[in-house]
Amino acid sequence: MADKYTKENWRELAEHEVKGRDLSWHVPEGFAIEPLYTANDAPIAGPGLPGFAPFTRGVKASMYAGRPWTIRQYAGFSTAEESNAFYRRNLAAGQKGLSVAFDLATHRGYDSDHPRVVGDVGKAGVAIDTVEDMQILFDQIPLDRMSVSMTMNGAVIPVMAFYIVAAEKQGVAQEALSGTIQNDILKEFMVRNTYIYPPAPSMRIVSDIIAYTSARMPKFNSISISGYHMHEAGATAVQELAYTIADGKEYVQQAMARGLDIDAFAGRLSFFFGIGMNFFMEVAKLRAARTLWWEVMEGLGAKKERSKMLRTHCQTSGVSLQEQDPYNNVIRTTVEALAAVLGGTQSLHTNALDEALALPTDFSARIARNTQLVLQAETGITNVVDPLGGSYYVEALTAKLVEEARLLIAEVDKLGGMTAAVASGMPKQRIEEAATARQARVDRGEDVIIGVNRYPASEHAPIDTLDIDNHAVRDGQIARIRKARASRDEEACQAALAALADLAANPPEPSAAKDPAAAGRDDRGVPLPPSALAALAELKNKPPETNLLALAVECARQNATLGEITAAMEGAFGRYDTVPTPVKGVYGEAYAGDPRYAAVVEGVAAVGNRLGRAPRVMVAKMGQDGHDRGANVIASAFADMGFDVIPGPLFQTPAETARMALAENVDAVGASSLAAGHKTLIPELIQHLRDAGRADIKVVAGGVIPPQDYDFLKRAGVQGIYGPGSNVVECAADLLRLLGHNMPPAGGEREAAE
Ligand code: MLC
Ligand code: 5AD
Repeated sequence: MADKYTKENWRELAEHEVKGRDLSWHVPEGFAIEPLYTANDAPIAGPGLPGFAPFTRGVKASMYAGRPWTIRQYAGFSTAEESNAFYRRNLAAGQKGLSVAFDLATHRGYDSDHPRVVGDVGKAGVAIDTVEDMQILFDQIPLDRMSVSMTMNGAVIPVMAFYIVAAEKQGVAQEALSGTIQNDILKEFMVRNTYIYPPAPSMRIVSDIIAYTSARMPKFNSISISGYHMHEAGATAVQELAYTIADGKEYVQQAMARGLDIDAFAGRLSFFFGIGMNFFMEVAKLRAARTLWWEVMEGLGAKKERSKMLRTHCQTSGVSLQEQDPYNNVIRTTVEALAAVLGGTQSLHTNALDEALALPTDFSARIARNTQLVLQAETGITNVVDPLGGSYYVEALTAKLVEEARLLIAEVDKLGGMTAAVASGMPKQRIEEAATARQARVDRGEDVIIGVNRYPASEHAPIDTLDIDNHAVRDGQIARIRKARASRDEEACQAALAALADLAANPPEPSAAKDPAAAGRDDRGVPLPPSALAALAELKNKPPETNLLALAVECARQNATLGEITAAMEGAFGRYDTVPTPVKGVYGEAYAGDPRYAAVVEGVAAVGNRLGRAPRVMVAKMGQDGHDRGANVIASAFADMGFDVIPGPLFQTPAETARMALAENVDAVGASSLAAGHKTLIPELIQHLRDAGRADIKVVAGGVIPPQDYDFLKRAGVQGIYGPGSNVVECAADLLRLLGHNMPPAGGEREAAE
């Protein structure tokens, strides 16, 4: 009897039902998922219990039954006053923790009066130049009771210093501050691009912050090791998992190399993952991440259980959200949020439905927040710990992800760790390949997106989006910078900045190798007496002022600006630049044999024949917007189609883009904008081209551009606008038309986004 119920018999029955069709599902992670899992597929050992190693089922025994996850919405825009008011409205309406989004000028260490950031001030986040800005940001928010996350990596030293000093001014000592600083620079070099300094000094900064907070801010999480941005850049779940854990491993090893005791800081390392639409994959990803981190920290010699616990924040995926039929985004975010909490996240941000258009309005922020409130209050899911534990599928998938990620981590180890791997460009390239392959699947309709490549809505209901008067914010910020400079003791401020510059230029000797306390022995290897060990431990708890953050706090007390503190270190460290290197062949390969793609390739060749060379397109990124997934995907795909693609460097001014476009003699510039600088930067670019007598160079724009801005941009001379969800082959077809080629419309062609 029992024999009848075998998986083999089931398979036979299922195959009969579907007439032999293969039901296995080949996921981008590179393996096949079966249509059924049974007890035999799940790992024999089982996942253990929540609160116990390896924490697969959660870091707390009681999990949400004891305390629900923190509803922590990432936000910030315009001025400190406006963002503060927004925070207070959100907290009154049920949000539990704060999470600050800074503008890109702040991220990149420029004061708001810097000429490079004209289009960026107050746009993608809040503008912070001085301690006074930071005080206003947290006005009437008690920093001894509210946990605050700050997403800052490049300008992490001045921002932490401002936060500490703003709290002081509120009467709150730094010891009492609870929160998280992102401080994860490795993924900036890989995908997020808001670095300032080159990798080596940047890693020194990360370690300084870990050292400072572990000694003086015991409730503050020193880092938020982030896979989210890899996810957003197109990484598969395995890549996100492996590179994030490998990043964590690297930070731990660097801190240990400085002589820090692993158990003294590891309990305050935290993580951050993106949660996409492959529901069970995302649940399994979080469970696998905890398992892997436990394994890695055991391997590095951590003793305390807390040191081996992966605590994480999650954010639902921005790239999964669409401009078309935007109310569908509420559904997507709900499903993703459910995956995050069934995966056992500690803290969560749910994206707003207008994600693909602009920053959230009060209305869209309310729906996003309420998504979490409804999950917590109305569904009962908080009452049972890890309810998916023991699901054959989830357990098998968790084990599979652990196994696959281990292989990638080993590959990184072989390269010498994540700093070396990042320098080699390997992880970035792998992620870009995955992103380009995904774009091709969406463009070909293989990956379905409702309202975009399947069942597009026949009616378009416009939604109100947030618009920020960038010029007004900038004027206000400039006035406050002037005030700060006028009111300070200039000599004391310059002395504090000089001390910081001096420390940046003269790093303290690495102490690990000869740290006697670490080994409990003196230079000759003789064991130290307990009194000497105690004195050394005491010294370690009070690091001498060889810490960049400690000296920056002094600069902040003297009213130095963010730009000044950044510049003080830049003298020694320099500023880091990279040139994008688009992947080759991935997009074209996915389209092999596709007639529409072939028609575009022919069109490119025809224009090439006419011009006597391949049509030349520059893909431009202007302002401080480092979101380059879209630009990279477009550059890769267009190159595969036969265009001569000039990938512009990140962070150009419009004048620099224009100069490069002229020097390269391009036929078109495609400006990719995801950080709301488009209304300032793109018209300026067009003006520069016109002034140079080259109005014939076509300018098109892509990225996060609200339809309300289309007319404005078209009047300024933009000839094509492509929002998220645009089909890349059709974008190319459009460009061929602009270049004078008679490109027939596609069969069933989607209307271009304009
Ligand atoms: C929790 N606690 C419990 C409990 N659950 N105690 C008893 N029983 C239970 N069941 C305790 C915890 O131990 C902790 O105390 C306290 O309650 C708070 O819980 P937590 O789980 O630590 O939550 P939280 O404070 O919210 O911290 C979560 C975190 C942290 C560890 C993940 O790092 C964090 O908040 N990260 C947020 C990062 C973020 O928002 N990033 C935005 C990125 S946006 P104790 O004493 O143990 O601490 C971005 C976009 C972009 O990057 O690119 O711009
Ligand atoms: N306010 C709210 N959400 C933001 N995001 C980025 N900047 C802000 C901001 N200022 C969110 C978006 C984006 C992700 C990186 O974070 O969802 O996709």
